[in-house]
Amino acid sequence: MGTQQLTDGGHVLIRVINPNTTAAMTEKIGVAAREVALPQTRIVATHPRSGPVSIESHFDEAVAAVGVIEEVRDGERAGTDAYVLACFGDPGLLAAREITRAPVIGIAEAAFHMATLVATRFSVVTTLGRTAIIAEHLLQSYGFSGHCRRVRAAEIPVLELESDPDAAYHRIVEEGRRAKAEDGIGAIVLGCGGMADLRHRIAEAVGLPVVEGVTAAVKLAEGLVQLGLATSKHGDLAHPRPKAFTGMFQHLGA
Ligand code: 2AL
Repeated sequence: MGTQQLTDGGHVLIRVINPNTTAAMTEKIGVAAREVALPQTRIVATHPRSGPVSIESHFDEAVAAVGVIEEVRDGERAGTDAYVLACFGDPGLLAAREITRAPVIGIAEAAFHMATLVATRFSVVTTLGRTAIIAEHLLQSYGFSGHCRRVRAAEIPVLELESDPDAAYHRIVEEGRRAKAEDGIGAIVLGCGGMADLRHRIAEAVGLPVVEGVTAAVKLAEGLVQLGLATSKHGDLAHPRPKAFTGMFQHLGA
C-alpha cells in the first residue's frame, strides 16, 4: 500500500493526464510534475489518443472527458497509484474516480485547496474570458466561491501558451498585477495546465504566492498515497453498475 511505497524504497506511480492532445503541452506538464515530485515518485505524463488539441469550451470538455476515461483505464492496467487531471476544468473528474480506487486529483481543485492554505482570498488568471464560467462553476461546486474574488482572463487561446509563450507570460503578469492592485487578494491561481512552466517567473513578477495546479496536484496525490487514502468505494464513487455500451463506446461496457 501507499505508506509502504514511500518508505520502503518502492516507487509511487502517478499518471499525469493532459486531457488535450497537444504533445508539447503534455511534455511541459510532465517536466513541471517531475520538478516537484519526490525521488521515489515516477511520473508518467500522457494525453488521450483522440480529442481536442486544446480545451476552451464546454464542447471541448465533453469530448475530452471520454479521453480522460480511456487514459484512466490504461493507467489501471499499468498499476497506477494516483492520477492527476491536468486541465483546469477538471473534465471527467468524478467519472474517473468511479473507475479506480487510486486518488484522482484535478488541477483546479488542487490549486483552490492550496491557495486557501496560503491566503484568505485569491483570484484566478485563466486563458480566455469565455472559459471563466468553467472555473466559476467549479469554485461553486467545490465550495470555494467565498475564497475567490475574481476569475480573470488573460485573453490568450490555450495553444498560444505553446506558440508564443513570451507574449502569453506578459499578458498573464499584466492580469496578475491588476488582480493584486484591484482584487484585495493574497494569492494568484494559474488557470491552465499549460501555464505550469511559468509559475516561478509569474510569482516573481507579480510579487504574490502563485499556486499552479499541476504541481499542487502532484504534491496532494503523493500525500494521499503516503497516508494510504484511496478513493471511497462507498456510495456514489463506487464502480459504475455493469452494463452494455453500444456502438463506438462498446469497449467501455461490461
Ligand atoms: C485548459 C487547460 O488547462 N488545458 C486546456 O487545454 N485548457 N483550461 C483553460 N482554462 O484554458
